[in-house]
Amino acid sequence: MMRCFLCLGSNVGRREDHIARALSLLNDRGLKIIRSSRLYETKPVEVNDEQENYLNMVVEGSFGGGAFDLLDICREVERSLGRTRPYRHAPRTMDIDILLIEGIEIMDEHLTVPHPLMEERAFVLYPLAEIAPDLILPSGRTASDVKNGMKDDEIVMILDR
Ligand code: A4P
Ligand code: MG
Repeated sequence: MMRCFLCLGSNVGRREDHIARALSLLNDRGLKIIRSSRLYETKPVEVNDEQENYLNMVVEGSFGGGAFDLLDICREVERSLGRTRPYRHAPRTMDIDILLIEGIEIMDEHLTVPHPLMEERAFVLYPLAEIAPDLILPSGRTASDVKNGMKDDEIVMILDR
């Protein structure tokens, strides 16, 4: 089984429902969820148009297949939730990014792991540091260390469960 971290994001429609549904569909396809963060409402970053805020969540999972199988199930779940791709960084019902897979590095046209932008994104680091503060990131620093050096103005609020 491989240990992995995923970031889920939704900024269209019933965002909380989309995240809950995605977790259940990932589980149906063999991803065992070990830990999940709270939901973070975040301002859209790196987008060129006006968009609704995102809900983001990071989960730690355990998966029996390979890295490309994991990418396939993430794409399937995005499709099941009605994800369309009219243009890059368009608003989406569901986006699932693979952040890290323990012991694995991949640089392929379709998959780059660790995710190259993860350490620059508060919408990733805040929820990641919540569930895995001591996790060592590609820079060699821990998740909580990188998070603590970040501005929090992307984070609008944290939804308590
Ligand atoms: N791909 C390569 N590596 C990976 C990986 N590690 N995980 C490929 C997942 N996919 C990976 O993704 C494009 C292609 O990336 C996929 O076909 C896959 O083979 P996409 O989801 O179709 O396109 P996208 O999401 O529009 O673009 P991109 O570049 O993946 O953007 P990101 O990095 O997903 O960022 N602001 C807030 N607050 N919260 C967000 O969640 N998300 C984005 C999108 C921008 N701003 C945001 C958020
Ligand atoms: Mg994506």
